[in-house]
Amino acid sequence: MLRAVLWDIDGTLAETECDGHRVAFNRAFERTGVPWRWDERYYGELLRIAGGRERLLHDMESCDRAPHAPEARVALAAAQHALKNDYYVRIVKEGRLSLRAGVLELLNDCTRAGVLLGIATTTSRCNVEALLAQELGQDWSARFATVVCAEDAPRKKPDPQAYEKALEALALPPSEVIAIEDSPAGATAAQRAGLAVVVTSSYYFPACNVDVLARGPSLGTTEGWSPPADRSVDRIDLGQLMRWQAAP
Ligand code: XBP
Ligand code: MG
Repeated sequence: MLRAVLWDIDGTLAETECDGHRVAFNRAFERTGVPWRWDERYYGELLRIAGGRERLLHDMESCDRAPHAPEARVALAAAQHALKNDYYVRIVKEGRLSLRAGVLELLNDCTRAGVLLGIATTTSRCNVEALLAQELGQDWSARFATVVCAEDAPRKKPDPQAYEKALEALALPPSEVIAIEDSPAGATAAQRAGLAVVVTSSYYFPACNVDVLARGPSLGTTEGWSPPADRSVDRIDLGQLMRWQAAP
């Protein structure tokens, strides 16, 4: 029985990292005179570290131009992260990021069928609110039974905390819920919470080596999925999620 679908945001609902968070970080660096920038390739490496503030702190460990005192680094990371989120929200409001193919259709399938929707992300709440208001309208939150963000679950994926909190809010056993993720850390977090996971590869996570319920390139196509999806339709729909879940 499938009673709820929990969604990751970054990389899954939308390709937010390269043209969103990365660009916003660079704008914050530029604006405040921080003497480095993150190019597309290097940011991909940094994504091993979940959490924007944690990512910046990690990068400073190997950066000669970063302040030496630990307290100064912590303060710099906090200030840059807050400014980055402001720029990120602006980028979202300019309409520069959009839902990935097949996402809106699958959300609508769930709503129509009475399957609950939830968010389990380690990104900041302001980023989630901006993106979903932009893409789903101002009343977006009415569509979600739970929205767990970094502020609710400070332990970043692959820690299962975000998924555990979401499950607690849904008051459902994990066997009745599917998570949709893009990254190995995200898939691992969901699995540690006992959930079956469907992985849609993203720009920065083209392959996920975690053993999951199903994996494929995009919810907007039935090609390239393992296990194979029903190719008589052109996207991953709720029926397909249910068939994968019911498969032995
Ligand atoms: C998302 C993250 C976030 C974003 C940036 O991971 O790791 O840190 O990159 O957002 P996931 P913040 O997709 O697994 O939830 O700067 O707000 O952390
Ligand atoms: Mg993700």
